[in-house]
Formats: sequence, C-alpha cells, structure tokens
Amino acid sequence: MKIRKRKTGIPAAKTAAAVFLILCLAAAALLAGCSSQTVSPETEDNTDLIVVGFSQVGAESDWRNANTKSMQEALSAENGYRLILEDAQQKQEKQITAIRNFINQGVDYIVLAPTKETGWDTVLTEAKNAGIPVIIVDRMIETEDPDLFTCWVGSDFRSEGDKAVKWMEDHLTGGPLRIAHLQGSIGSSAQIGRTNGLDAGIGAHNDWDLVFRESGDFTQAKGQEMTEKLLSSDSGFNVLYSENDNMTYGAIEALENAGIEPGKDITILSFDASSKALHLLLDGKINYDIECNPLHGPRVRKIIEQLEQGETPLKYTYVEEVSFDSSNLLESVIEGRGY
Ligand code: GYE
Repeated sequence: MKIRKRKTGIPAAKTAAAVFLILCLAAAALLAGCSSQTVSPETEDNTDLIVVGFSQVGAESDWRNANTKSMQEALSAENGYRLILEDAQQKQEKQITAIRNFINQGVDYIVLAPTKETGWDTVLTEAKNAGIPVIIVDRMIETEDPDLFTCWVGSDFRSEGDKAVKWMEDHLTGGPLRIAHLQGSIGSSAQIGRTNGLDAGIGAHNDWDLVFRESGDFTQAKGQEMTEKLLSSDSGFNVLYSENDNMTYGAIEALENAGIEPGKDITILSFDASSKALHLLLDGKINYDIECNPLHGPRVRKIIEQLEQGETPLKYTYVEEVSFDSSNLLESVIEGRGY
C-alpha cells in the first residue's frame, strides 16, 4: 500500500494573514533597530492534520445523521484530522463533483458513502491516478477493478433482508401474506440487498404475495406519500416491509390517519433500528426491526491509522448487527446504543 506524504498546503486567506504578520514584525524589528526575526506561518497553522474529504449521501434519515455525527466526532481536529464534509443531497452527480474537488485540493484521503452502486469507475480512476486512497463506507460500489478503492466497511444488506424473511416465516404462520413493500433509494446497496432478500422469500412461499411496491427514497415524507398511495390502491395488504425507519415513521402516520392500527391490523417490519423506531416497537407499532449500524466514524479512523502506519487494512469489513422484536427489546437496550 502506497502511503501518501501529507500536504503542508496552507489556505490562501491564512497565507495572506501570515505574510501580513511577517511584514509587521519585520517593520517593528527595523524600527527597533534589531535584525528581523523569521516567523514561520506553520506555527500558526495545523499543517499536521490529516485531511479527509468525505462525500456523504445526504441527510435523508436518522441513520444518515447518526453516521455523519459519528464521522465528525471520530475525525475531529482533536484527533488529528481536518474533515471536509460534502452533503450530496442523494445525488450521485454531486458526489462525483465533490470527489473531483477533493482531488484538486489534494486531500490525504477520500471517504465515499455512495448513493448508488454503479457509475464510479471514471472518478475513482482519477483519484487513483492522483494517488489518493479511497475508503468506501456504508453502501458498496460495483466495479470491475477492486483496486479503485482501498477498502470498504459497512453492512451486509442481503443478510438483513434474509433476517426479515426468517422472522416472517417464524412469526406469520396464520395464513396468506399480502406484502406491501416500501423500497429505499433505487440502485443503492441497502435497497438492493433488502429487496433481494424479500424477493427470495416471496419466491419460496406460495402463500406470500407482493401486492404493492414503490420507492420512498429512504425519507419519511416519501414513505408517507407512498403509504397513502398504497391505502388508496385497495391491495388488501396485511404486512408492510419498509426498507428503513424513516419511511416507516411516514407509513405509521398514514396508517393512523386512515384509522388503521400499525403493528396490530398490519404487521410492520423495518430496518435500521434507530432509537425512535425502537420506542415505536416498544409501543407495539413496529413488529420487527433489523439493526443497521451507522457508527462508522471510529472504524474509518482505525483504517486511516493503519494506512498511516503502512499497514494494509482488511479489504472488506462487515459490521455485526442484531435485530429486535417484542421478545428481546428492553428500554435499557435503547439507551446504550447511541443512535
Ligand atoms: O438504512 C437508510 C439510509 O445506506 C444503510 O441509508 C444506509 C441506509 C439506511 O438512508 O436509513
């Protein structure tokens, strides 16, 4: 693994201020009849900080906000980092622009939380040619050339979908399932894995039917809008499979507005297990929630530390995750989780 030499570049404004300071001191020294002293601008500047450009998906969910916070805390100035955070508002084009800007700025590392799986080869080739290591977090990318990124850390989304299917097999044994499906952002690994898990389950059971499928883009507003559409479609659904908690919050709102009791009239499965959702589970409004852990900041920091030491981090790290229903969730569990 190639180790980059850290940049000692100083922002233009700071350079101007430092030059001004030097001129003033020189003038003062001359006036005092002494020889001038050299004042290094570097004493003023944190040039030892490791500069990390982080292209974040957006702020679409509680999961995402917890993830951003975790990165900011782990890659703080006190810990020796300067984090440049770019929010892509769920748009891949914005991420590509952000990565090009990071390359132009000569950052030490690029961290990418990709909106979708495909379409990264060109820009990541540019990063590779510039010698900047790229760490992928959360979702995965699809590429022919695994050398385009240094390593990845995130969740096994297919396994999350499989857990949901297993829970339905074990708990919903009393008759045919008419499943309404709210998908996440189409083309993201989180959507693909959770959808593939469900599709495999439906394929394996004659009495499981998919009666509705729309994307709610992982947001509460779209989750509510799509559930309203579902309610007007006369689908006779008895299960809601919602690919993240924020869409579930919107769905619960829509169901309650329609006089339907979430968690009782309709069985609800959700993903992320953020604290608000777990409280809804304790209230009986969500039946099963599969955890997706957003606290990647310390993991990314550890990877960078390894790279700085000249070590080779694992290419792929899957985070261990659990899941909750009324049989294993306690208030005390929620308090200790941090998201
Ligand atoms: O489940 C969802 C977020 O990629 C794991 O993105 C992440 C997903 C998460 O918006 O809430």
